[in-house]
Amino acid sequence: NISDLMDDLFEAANTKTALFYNDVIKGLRENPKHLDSKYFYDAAGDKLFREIMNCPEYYLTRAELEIFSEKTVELAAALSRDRDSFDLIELGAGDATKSTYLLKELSGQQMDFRYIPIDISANVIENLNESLPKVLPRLKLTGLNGEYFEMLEKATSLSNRPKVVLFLGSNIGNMPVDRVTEFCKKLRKHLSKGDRLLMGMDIKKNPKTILAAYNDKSGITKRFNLNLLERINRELNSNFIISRFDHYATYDPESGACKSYLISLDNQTVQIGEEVFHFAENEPIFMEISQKFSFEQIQDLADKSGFKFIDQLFDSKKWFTDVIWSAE
Ligand code: AVI
Repeated sequence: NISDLMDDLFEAANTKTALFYNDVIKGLRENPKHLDSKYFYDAAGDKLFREIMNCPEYYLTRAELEIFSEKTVELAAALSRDRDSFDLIELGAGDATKSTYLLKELSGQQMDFRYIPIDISANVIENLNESLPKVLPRLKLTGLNGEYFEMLEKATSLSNRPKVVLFLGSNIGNMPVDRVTEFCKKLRKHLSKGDRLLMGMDIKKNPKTILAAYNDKSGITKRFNLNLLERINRELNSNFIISRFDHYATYDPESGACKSYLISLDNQTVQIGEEVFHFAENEPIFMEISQKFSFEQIQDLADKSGFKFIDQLFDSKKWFTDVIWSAE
Protein backbone atom coordinates (compact mmCIF):
# COMPACT_ATOMS: atom_id res chain seq x y z
CA ASN A 1 0.00 0.00 0.00
CA ILE A 2 0.84 3.65 -0.43
CA SER A 3 1.99 4.32 3.12
CA ASP A 4 4.44 1.37 3.09
CA LEU A 5 5.74 2.59 -0.23
CA MET A 6 6.22 6.10 1.22
CA ASP A 7 8.04 4.63 4.22
CA ASP A 8 10.36 2.70 1.90
CA LEU A 9 11.03 5.82 -0.16
CA PHE A 10 11.80 7.90 2.93
CA GLU A 11 14.03 5.19 4.31
CA ALA A 12 15.95 4.91 1.03
CA ALA A 13 16.35 8.70 0.90
CA ASN A 14 17.47 8.81 4.53
CA THR A 15 20.02 6.04 4.02
CA LYS A 16 21.37 7.90 1.00
CA THR A 17 21.67 11.12 2.98
CA ALA A 18 23.30 9.29 5.89
CA LEU A 19 25.90 7.75 3.57
CA PHE A 20 26.57 11.14 1.99
CA TYR A 21 26.91 12.75 5.45
CA ASN A 22 29.30 10.05 6.69
CA ASP A 23 31.51 10.32 3.60
CA VAL A 24 31.64 14.12 3.84
CA ILE A 25 32.48 14.11 7.56
CA LYS A 26 35.10 11.40 7.14
CA GLY A 27 36.78 13.17 4.21
CA LEU A 28 36.90 16.54 5.96
CA ARG A 29 38.33 15.05 9.15
CA GLU A 30 41.30 13.69 7.25
CA ASN A 31 44.49 15.54 6.51
CA PRO A 32 44.63 16.60 3.70
CA LYS A 33 40.87 17.19 3.54
CA HIS A 34 39.00 15.67 0.63
CA LEU A 35 35.51 15.12 -0.79
CA ASP A 36 34.37 12.33 -3.10
CA SER A 37 33.73 13.46 -6.69
CA LYS A 38 30.94 10.92 -7.11
CA TYR A 39 28.80 13.40 -5.16
CA PHE A 40 29.19 16.07 -7.87
CA TYR A 41 26.18 14.71 -9.70
CA ASP A 42 22.97 15.95 -8.12
CA ALA A 43 20.46 17.67 -10.45
CA ALA A 44 22.45 20.94 -10.43
CA GLY A 45 25.73 19.03 -10.90
CA ASP A 46 24.31 17.04 -13.84
CA LYS A 47 23.32 20.30 -15.50
CA LEU A 48 26.75 21.85 -14.91
CA PHE A 49 28.45 18.74 -16.27
CA ARG A 50 26.36 19.05 -19.44
CA GLU A 51 27.63 22.64 -19.71
CA ILE A 52 31.22 21.43 -19.21
CA MET A 53 30.77 18.97 -22.09
CA ASN A 54 29.86 21.94 -24.30
CA CYS A 55 32.85 24.06 -23.21
CA PRO A 56 35.32 24.73 -26.04
CA GLU A 57 38.20 23.59 -23.79
CA TYR A 58 36.61 20.29 -22.73
CA TYR A 59 37.69 18.09 -25.64
CA LEU A 60 36.93 14.65 -24.13
CA THR A 61 33.24 14.31 -25.03
CA ARG A 62 33.67 15.62 -28.57
CA ALA A 63 36.66 13.33 -29.18
CA GLU A 64 34.79 10.21 -28.06
CA LEU A 65 31.66 11.29 -29.93
CA GLU A 66 33.82 11.57 -33.05
CA ILE A 67 34.97 7.96 -32.57
CA PHE A 68 31.40 6.73 -32.13
CA SER A 69 29.96 8.74 -35.02
CA GLU A 70 32.78 8.33 -37.56
CA LYS A 71 34.12 4.89 -36.74
CA THR A 72 30.85 3.17 -35.96
CA VAL A 73 31.37 0.36 -38.45
CA GLU A 74 34.82 -0.49 -37.08
CA LEU A 75 33.53 -0.35 -33.51
CA ALA A 76 30.60 -2.63 -34.27
CA ALA A 77 32.90 -5.04 -36.12
CA ALA A 78 35.39 -5.28 -33.26
CA LEU A 79 32.62 -5.91 -30.72
CA SER A 80 30.64 -8.44 -32.71
CA ARG A 81 33.56 -10.30 -34.35
CA ASP A 82 33.14 -14.13 -34.20
CA ARG A 83 29.72 -14.08 -32.61
CA ASP A 84 26.14 -13.84 -33.74
CA SER A 85 24.44 -12.70 -30.57
CA PHE A 86 25.41 -10.91 -27.36
CA ASP A 87 24.27 -8.62 -24.57
CA LEU A 88 25.56 -5.05 -24.63
CA ILE A 89 25.84 -3.68 -21.10
CA GLU A 90 26.68 -0.03 -20.52
CA LEU A 91 28.01 1.19 -17.15
CA GLY A 92 26.87 4.77 -16.48
CA ALA A 93 24.81 5.10 -19.65
CA GLY A 94 23.68 8.73 -19.18
CA ASP A 95 21.66 9.83 -22.19
CA ALA A 96 23.43 7.20 -24.36
CA THR A 97 24.21 9.78 -27.08
CA LYS A 98 27.44 8.01 -28.06
CA SER A 99 26.21 4.45 -27.72
CA THR A 100 23.12 5.20 -29.83
CA TYR A 101 25.42 5.36 -32.89
CA LEU A 102 26.56 1.84 -32.09
CA LEU A 103 23.02 0.63 -31.34
CA LYS A 104 21.83 1.94 -34.71
CA GLU A 105 24.73 0.30 -36.55
CA LEU A 106 24.26 -3.09 -34.85
CA SER A 107 20.50 -2.95 -35.42
CA GLY A 108 21.04 -2.06 -39.09
CA GLN A 109 23.24 -5.14 -39.43
CA GLN A 110 20.39 -7.25 -37.97
CA MET A 111 22.66 -8.21 -35.10
CA ASP A 112 20.90 -10.20 -32.36
CA PHE A 113 21.65 -8.26 -29.18
CA ARG A 114 20.04 -6.80 -26.06
CA TYR A 115 21.06 -3.35 -24.76
CA ILE A 116 21.30 -3.20 -20.95
CA PRO A 117 22.10 0.34 -19.76
CA ILE A 118 23.04 0.63 -16.08
CA ASP A 119 22.90 3.94 -14.25
CA ILE A 120 22.91 5.11 -10.64
CA SER A 121 20.22 7.66 -11.57
CA ALA A 122 16.65 6.33 -11.81
CA ASN A 123 15.85 9.37 -13.92
CA VAL A 124 18.42 8.39 -16.54
CA ILE A 125 16.95 4.89 -16.89
CA GLU A 126 13.37 6.21 -17.14
CA ASN A 127 14.44 8.63 -19.86
CA LEU A 128 16.20 5.89 -21.84
CA ASN A 129 13.18 3.58 -21.54
CA GLU A 130 11.16 6.35 -23.09
CA SER A 131 13.54 7.78 -25.69
CA LEU A 132 15.32 4.74 -27.17
CA PRO A 133 12.20 2.91 -28.47
CA LYS A 134 11.35 6.10 -30.38
CA VAL A 135 14.56 5.96 -32.42
CA LEU A 136 15.01 2.16 -32.37
CA PRO A 137 11.52 0.62 -32.08
CA ARG A 138 12.83 -2.96 -32.34
CA LEU A 139 15.68 -2.63 -29.86
CA LYS A 140 15.64 -5.19 -27.06
CA LEU A 141 16.12 -3.02 -23.98
CA THR A 142 16.47 -3.71 -20.26
CA GLY A 143 17.43 -0.64 -18.23
CA LEU A 144 18.85 -1.26 -14.74
CA ASN A 145 18.96 1.39 -12.03
CA GLY A 146 21.58 0.94 -9.30
CA GLU A 147 25.26 0.52 -8.42
CA TYR A 148 27.58 -0.75 -11.18
CA PHE A 149 28.53 -4.15 -9.79
CA GLU A 150 25.18 -5.03 -8.25
CA MET A 151 23.46 -4.30 -11.56
CA LEU A 152 26.23 -5.97 -13.56
CA GLU A 153 25.51 -9.14 -11.64
CA LYS A 154 21.83 -8.81 -12.53
CA ALA A 155 22.69 -8.03 -16.15
CA THR A 156 24.99 -11.03 -16.57
CA SER A 157 22.36 -13.36 -15.07
CA LEU A 158 19.75 -12.35 -17.68
CA SER A 159 21.09 -14.71 -20.35
CA ASN A 160 23.92 -17.09 -21.30
CA ARG A 161 24.93 -14.97 -24.24
CA PRO A 162 28.42 -13.45 -24.50
CA LYS A 163 28.73 -9.99 -22.96
CA VAL A 164 30.10 -6.72 -24.19
CA VAL A 165 30.56 -4.05 -21.51
CA LEU A 166 30.81 -0.35 -22.39
CA PHE A 167 32.50 2.00 -19.94
CA LEU A 168 32.84 5.30 -21.75
CA GLY A 169 33.79 8.92 -21.14
CA SER A 170 37.07 8.30 -19.25
CA ASN A 171 35.00 7.68 -16.15
CA ILE A 172 37.75 5.22 -15.19
CA GLY A 173 40.00 8.29 -14.77
CA ASN A 174 37.95 9.53 -11.82
CA MET A 175 38.93 6.56 -9.66
CA PRO A 176 41.84 6.90 -7.24
CA VAL A 177 44.87 5.49 -9.12
CA ASP A 178 45.40 2.73 -6.61
CA ARG A 179 41.84 1.49 -7.24
CA VAL A 180 41.84 1.46 -11.04
CA THR A 181 43.45 -2.00 -11.33
CA GLU A 182 41.22 -3.34 -8.57
CA PHE A 183 38.15 -2.04 -10.46
CA CYS A 184 39.22 -3.70 -13.74
CA LYS A 185 39.96 -6.97 -11.92
CA LYS A 186 36.51 -6.87 -10.35
CA LEU A 187 34.97 -6.20 -13.74
CA ARG A 188 36.89 -9.18 -15.13
CA LYS A 189 35.52 -11.39 -12.33
CA HIS A 190 31.95 -10.55 -13.36
CA LEU A 191 32.67 -11.65 -16.94
CA SER A 192 33.43 -14.94 -18.68
CA LYS A 193 36.39 -15.74 -20.88
CA GLY A 194 35.96 -14.10 -24.27
CA ASP A 195 33.54 -11.39 -23.07
CA ARG A 196 34.57 -7.94 -24.24
CA LEU A 197 35.14 -4.55 -22.68
CA LEU A 198 35.05 -1.27 -24.57
CA MET A 199 36.56 1.45 -22.38
CA GLY A 200 37.01 5.17 -23.11
CA MET A 201 40.29 6.57 -21.81
CA ASP A 202 41.80 10.04 -22.04
CA ILE A 203 45.39 9.98 -23.29
CA LYS A 204 48.36 12.03 -22.08
CA LYS A 205 48.85 15.01 -24.34
CA ASN A 206 50.09 18.61 -24.22
CA PRO A 207 49.76 19.52 -20.53
CA LYS A 208 48.29 22.94 -21.41
CA THR A 209 45.48 21.32 -23.39
CA ILE A 210 44.63 19.11 -20.44
CA LEU A 211 44.83 21.82 -17.81
CA ALA A 212 42.61 24.14 -19.89
CA ALA A 213 39.93 21.43 -20.05
CA TYR A 214 39.70 21.49 -16.25
CA ASN A 215 40.09 25.24 -15.89
CA ASP A 216 37.76 26.64 -18.53
CA LYS A 217 37.71 30.40 -19.08
CA SER A 218 33.98 30.73 -18.46
CA GLY A 219 34.35 29.23 -14.97
CA ILE A 220 31.90 26.35 -15.38
CA THR A 221 34.30 23.79 -13.93
CA LYS A 222 34.75 26.11 -10.96
CA ARG A 223 30.96 26.23 -10.46
CA PHE A 224 30.82 22.45 -10.91
CA ASN A 225 33.28 21.97 -8.02
CA LEU A 226 31.67 24.63 -5.84
CA ASN A 227 28.29 23.00 -6.40
CA LEU A 228 29.38 20.17 -4.13
CA LEU A 229 29.72 22.65 -1.25
CA GLU A 230 26.29 24.03 -2.16
CA ARG A 231 24.92 20.51 -2.22
CA ILE A 232 26.33 19.88 1.26
CA ASN A 233 24.63 23.11 2.39
CA ARG A 234 21.36 22.02 0.76
CA GLU A 235 21.29 18.44 1.99
CA LEU A 236 23.39 18.26 5.14
CA ASN A 237 22.47 21.40 7.00
CA SER A 238 25.79 23.22 6.73
CA ASN A 239 26.92 26.80 6.24
CA PHE A 240 29.73 26.92 3.70
CA ILE A 241 30.12 30.44 2.34
CA ILE A 242 30.75 29.56 -1.28
CA SER A 243 32.55 32.80 -2.19
CA ARG A 244 35.23 31.95 0.38
CA PHE A 245 36.49 29.03 -1.71
CA ASP A 246 38.22 29.02 -5.07
CA HIS A 247 38.78 26.33 -7.68
CA TYR A 248 42.35 25.23 -8.43
CA ALA A 249 43.29 22.61 -11.04
CA THR A 250 46.72 21.04 -11.60
CA TYR A 251 48.13 18.59 -14.10
CA ASP A 252 51.26 16.52 -13.56
CA PRO A 253 52.59 15.48 -16.98
CA GLU A 254 54.77 12.76 -15.43
CA SER A 255 52.07 10.76 -13.68
CA GLY A 256 49.17 11.92 -15.87
CA ALA A 257 47.17 12.97 -12.80
CA CYS A 258 44.90 15.97 -13.31
CA LYS A 259 43.63 17.04 -9.89
CA SER A 260 41.19 19.65 -8.74
CA TYR A 261 41.00 21.35 -5.37
CA LEU A 262 38.89 23.93 -3.63
CA ILE A 263 41.12 26.39 -1.76
CA SER A 264 39.90 28.11 1.39
CA LEU A 265 40.38 31.85 0.83
CA ASP A 266 40.64 32.67 4.52
CA ASN A 267 40.67 31.25 8.01
CA GLN A 268 37.16 29.99 8.53
CA THR A 269 34.90 27.63 10.39
CA VAL A 270 32.08 25.62 8.86
CA GLN A 271 29.37 23.72 10.69
CA ILE A 272 27.95 20.53 9.18
CA GLY A 273 25.21 19.02 11.33
CA GLU A 274 26.80 18.69 14.76
CA GLU A 275 30.35 18.84 13.44
CA VAL A 276 32.59 21.89 13.19
CA PHE A 277 35.45 22.09 10.71
CA HIS A 278 38.26 24.57 10.56
CA PHE A 279 39.78 25.65 7.26
CA ALA A 280 43.07 27.53 7.33
CA GLU A 281 43.75 30.27 4.81
CA ASN A 282 44.91 28.59 1.54
CA GLU A 283 44.12 25.11 2.81
CA PRO A 284 43.09 22.80 -0.06
CA ILE A 285 40.20 20.34 -0.20
CA PHE A 286 41.07 17.65 -2.75
CA MET A 287 37.98 17.19 -4.95
CA GLU A 288 38.72 15.01 -7.97
CA ILE A 289 41.30 13.15 -10.00
CA SER A 290 40.93 12.85 -13.78
CA GLN A 291 43.74 10.47 -14.69
CA LYS A 292 45.30 10.64 -18.18
CA PHE A 293 46.89 7.46 -19.50
CA SER A 294 49.96 6.56 -21.55
CA PHE A 295 49.83 3.54 -23.89
CA GLU A 296 52.15 1.70 -21.52
CA GLN A 297 49.82 2.39 -18.60
CA ILE A 298 46.83 1.12 -20.62
CA GLN A 299 48.58 -2.09 -21.65
CA ASP A 300 49.86 -2.62 -18.13
CA LEU A 301 46.32 -2.24 -16.80
CA ALA A 302 44.99 -4.84 -19.26
CA ASP A 303 47.76 -7.30 -18.31
CA LYS A 304 47.30 -6.84 -14.57
CA SER A 305 43.52 -7.21 -14.62
CA GLY A 306 43.17 -10.27 -16.87
CA PHE A 307 42.27 -8.76 -20.22
CA LYS A 308 43.81 -9.13 -23.66
CA PHE A 309 44.10 -6.24 -26.11
CA ILE A 310 41.93 -6.62 -29.21
CA ASP A 311 41.76 -3.20 -30.80
CA GLN A 312 41.76 0.53 -30.10
CA LEU A 313 40.16 3.43 -31.91
CA PHE A 314 41.14 7.10 -31.85
CA ASP A 315 39.70 10.49 -32.73
CA SER A 316 41.49 12.36 -35.52
CA LYS A 317 43.74 14.25 -33.08
CA LYS A 318 44.63 11.05 -31.21
CA TRP A 319 43.63 12.73 -27.96
CA PHE A 320 41.23 10.06 -26.76
CA THR A 321 41.01 6.31 -27.19
CA ASP A 322 38.36 3.63 -26.92
CA VAL A 323 40.16 0.38 -26.16
CA ILE A 324 38.61 -2.99 -26.81
CA TRP A 325 39.75 -5.81 -24.55
CA SER A 326 38.75 -9.43 -24.28
CA ALA A 327 38.48 -11.25 -20.94
CA GLU A 328 41.28 -13.82 -20.71
C1 AVI B 1 32.98 12.41 -15.68
N1 AVI B 1 34.42 12.63 -15.80
C2 AVI B 1 35.02 11.74 -16.80
C3 AVI B 1 34.81 14.05 -15.96
C4 AVI B 1 36.35 14.15 -16.14
O1 AVI B 1 36.77 14.66 -17.17
O2 AVI B 1 37.07 13.71 -15.25
C5 AVI B 1 34.37 14.89 -14.79
C6 AVI B 1 34.85 16.31 -14.87
N2 AVI B 1 35.42 16.98 -13.92
C7 AVI B 1 35.72 18.20 -14.31
N3 AVI B 1 35.37 18.33 -15.57
C8 AVI B 1 34.82 17.14 -15.95
